[in-house]
Amino acid sequence: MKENNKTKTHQTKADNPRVLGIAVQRPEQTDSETEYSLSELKELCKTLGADMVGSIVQKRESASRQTYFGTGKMEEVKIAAKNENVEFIVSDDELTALQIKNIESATGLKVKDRTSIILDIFASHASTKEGKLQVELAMHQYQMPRLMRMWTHLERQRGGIGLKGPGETQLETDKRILTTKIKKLNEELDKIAKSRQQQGKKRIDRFAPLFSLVGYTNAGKSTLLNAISGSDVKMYDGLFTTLDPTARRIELSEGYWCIVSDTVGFIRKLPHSLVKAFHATLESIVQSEVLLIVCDVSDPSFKEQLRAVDKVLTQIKANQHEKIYVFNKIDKGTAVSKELLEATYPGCVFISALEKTNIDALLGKIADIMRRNRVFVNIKLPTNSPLIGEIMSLGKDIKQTWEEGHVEISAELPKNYVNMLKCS
Ligand SMILES: Nc1nc2c(ncn2[C@@H]2O[C@H](COP(=O)(O)OP(=O)(O)OP(=O)(O)O)[C@@H](O)[C@H]2O)c(=O)[nH]1
Ligand SMILES: [Mg+2]
Repeated sequence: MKENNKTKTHQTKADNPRVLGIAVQRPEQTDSETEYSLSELKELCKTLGADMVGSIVQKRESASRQTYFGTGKMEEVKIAAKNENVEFIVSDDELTALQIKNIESATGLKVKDRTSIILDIFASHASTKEGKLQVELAMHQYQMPRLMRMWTHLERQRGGIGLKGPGETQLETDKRILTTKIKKLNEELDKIAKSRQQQGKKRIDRFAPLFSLVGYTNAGKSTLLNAISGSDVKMYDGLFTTLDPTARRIELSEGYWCIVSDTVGFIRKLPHSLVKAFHATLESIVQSEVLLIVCDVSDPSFKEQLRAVDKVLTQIKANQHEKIYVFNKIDKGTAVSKELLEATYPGCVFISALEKTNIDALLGKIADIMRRNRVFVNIKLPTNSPLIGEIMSLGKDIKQTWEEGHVEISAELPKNYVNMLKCS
């Protein structure tokens, strides 16, 4: 059995459940990619309070549809699990109901997969009503195709010709119950999203400059938001600490300000059901003017993490947004040279959110973008125009001359707001 790299560095509490990781290594995967993925699975388990005490890898063309590993290798898993006294097996890939059932009967142990671990973490971290409903929805969607597993013990008691066995009938009942629950959750979430849209209907909210912190889980997004806003967003050395988006108004130099929003962290193999369920929460990313891609550049696997982030951004159709690459944790060094990073990611910034190093450079870049996306206008409005209040909130360097019945205002304003004014 192969001990996972980081095993020794983690505290193992005697009463934590012990688990054994299993992973199929496909031909296109390198040894180090597999190792990295397993060390991440170990972190995921740790976040849930379980100790992944070891792992077994099988190199195969693809996972067995029946048993994930081949049957011979499953025997090895069974022996290792017994020797290591583990309570359950955890697979690095999402498993089908059939695979779970077969591994459970081959080993006599409970089986979980990466997706269900991520769902459990989300469930324990969700704090707002919307977050909780989103997780519940994702869990039901995950359960749906896996219902069959629970009723296979009734499978053999088939009914007569044309009649359904008790297993099938029960399965249909459960599917109906779950479908109804999913529908209700979707409706509730729609309602919350709609009322949020209505609250945010004030036009100035639409035109306020929004920057979203986006990145792999544990990259340091919340630490960075704290560093630039002096606020107290929860940060923690674990995965998926932030589920509910927090936004802060940030004052920049020269009188500029913007909204910076913290977002849920991404991860490789982020369950599709979660991305779907969290769609409303991820909307703030789509609506952003610019994405601040926060990346732990001290981590040797940072490129893979950036790829995973890009994949989710593509899924939510936000990959064409303007981006600033924010390479964080430079107090721990950089995995490749800064020169190379600068050449590959032009305009990137190197910071340490924890030590507040180079934060001014980042804020300077944000201010540059703001400056670029603003225009100077002169506008004459009736004194009772509702636009005056909007211009006062969104504008900079405002000068106003009040005269009988009208006011002349000159100000620097967001380009998209000015375009809207021209059209209206
Ligand atoms: N050494 C070092 N550690 C950092 C830095 N920034 C953040 N961290 C640490 O990294 C861990 C994760 O930080 P968070 O800010 O919670 O990360 P996050 O990206 O918000 O994570 P999720 O919300 O889980 O997606 C914490 O233990 C931080 O103290 C940094 O610049 N240097
Ligand atoms: Mg966070």
